[in-house]
Amino acid sequence: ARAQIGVTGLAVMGRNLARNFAHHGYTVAVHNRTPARTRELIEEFNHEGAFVPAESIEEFVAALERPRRMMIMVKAGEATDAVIDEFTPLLEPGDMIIDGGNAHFADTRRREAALRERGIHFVGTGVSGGEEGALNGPSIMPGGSVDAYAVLGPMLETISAHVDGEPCCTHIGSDGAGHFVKMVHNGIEYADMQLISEAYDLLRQVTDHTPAEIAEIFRGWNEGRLDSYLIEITADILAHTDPATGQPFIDIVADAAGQKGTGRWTVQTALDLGSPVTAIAQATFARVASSRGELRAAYRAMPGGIRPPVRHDEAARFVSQVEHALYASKVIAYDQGWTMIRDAAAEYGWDIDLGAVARIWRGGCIIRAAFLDRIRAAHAANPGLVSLLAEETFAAEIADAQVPWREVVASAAHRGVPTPAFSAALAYYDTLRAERLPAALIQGQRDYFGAHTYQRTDRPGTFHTHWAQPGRPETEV
Ligand code: 2AM
Repeated sequence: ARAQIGVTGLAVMGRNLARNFAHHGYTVAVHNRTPARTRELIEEFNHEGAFVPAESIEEFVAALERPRRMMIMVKAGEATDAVIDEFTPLLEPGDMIIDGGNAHFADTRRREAALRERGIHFVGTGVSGGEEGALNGPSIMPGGSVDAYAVLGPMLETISAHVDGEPCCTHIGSDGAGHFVKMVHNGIEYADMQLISEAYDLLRQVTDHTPAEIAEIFRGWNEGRLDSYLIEITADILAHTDPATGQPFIDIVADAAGQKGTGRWTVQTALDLGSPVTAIAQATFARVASSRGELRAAYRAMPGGIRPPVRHDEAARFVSQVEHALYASKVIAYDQGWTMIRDAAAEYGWDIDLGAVARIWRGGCIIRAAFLDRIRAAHAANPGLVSLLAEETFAAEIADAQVPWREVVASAAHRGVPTPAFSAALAYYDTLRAERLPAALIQGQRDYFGAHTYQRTDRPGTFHTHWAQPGRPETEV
């Protein structure tokens, strides 16, 4: 037994994480159900570090130092359960299983509870950054016990991305907290991608910029407060020319967005928690709607915008307005994500450091961005922070952005350019800002048809109006 860590499941993510551990001086046992993959890894990468190939699960387990630390990198779902069931009879109390797959946090909670009964630590861990991140430093979100993190934390922090010398890895909270936070990361990623795509569409349709010109606009934005990986790759994509046709790449890509389901999980879970993640939900629905060809065909002939594009001499002003709208909407989308994490922490008893979540997303992951350091700082300065808009500098920026933000959403409506995420973010802002909401009318309607009762603004108690009996006074129930 000489391997400090083992990785089973050597598809590209598992293989790259194993190599990452090896690059940092760890001896890594490697195993895959189909041994050919293990042999391939050894043939190609053995020179990179100390690997212990194992053809069987017995060999793999025997190769691990005790307490054993093994990472499962198989396709999330049934395969994860199958692998756990195979390995647990060979493990002993105190051993640790890291699940680095994209598991649903509810599955992680179930697995953790079952393994805890056998004295085995199960550490559901979000890993973000794709293949490249897995190899060179991902953002890592481990859940599970504090005791397991005491052992695994230093190893995971070593292989994670680093920003300003700090690892993009921290213990998120117990049982499924890591996978939960990874899920919300992906939900925020959906929103950010949709917002950026809406900004592109507005610049294309309202101001008639070419994709190459929009690429330059994004490159400019990437020098400022929007500085992020997603803006950077957006500029690259928009600047790319399709070699086969000579057309802008963006014009030859089919406009039906796919998804692997983490956005959907975020929205489903948000409904259960009562977390109003409207921008994330709109981003998820926008992908779904883009893929509904038969519905798009039915709507296609309907009339659209009622205003002409922005005049050329006003284009620069519109570009600046879109930057404000994008930034403000992005702050709202991230704020919604953090609200959801706070709601889940309360629901599941997770002690989540909300600032640390921002800190470990500054590098390694898809939503890495300069602006996350400001979210980190805002939470560090005020651990009870309820919303980014309760922090002065964010509040000032959004106040400053609100006029252009409204102009952009209005422009989009006038010109018939769809901006579901921009619009949802602005509506969220106005909902939470409002002195009085028409929720009062909803309460009236509910009381009218269902005697669902209501509270009053002027005195405590619960009341019902006898709508069918006009003269009768309301009843306090
Ligand atoms: P394979 O190479 O033997 O197919 C991604 O699919 C990874 O998950 C692969 O390494 C794959 O192994 C592994 N995997 C998928 N289902 C599995 C299962 N039921 N048991 C073990 N490994 C599995």
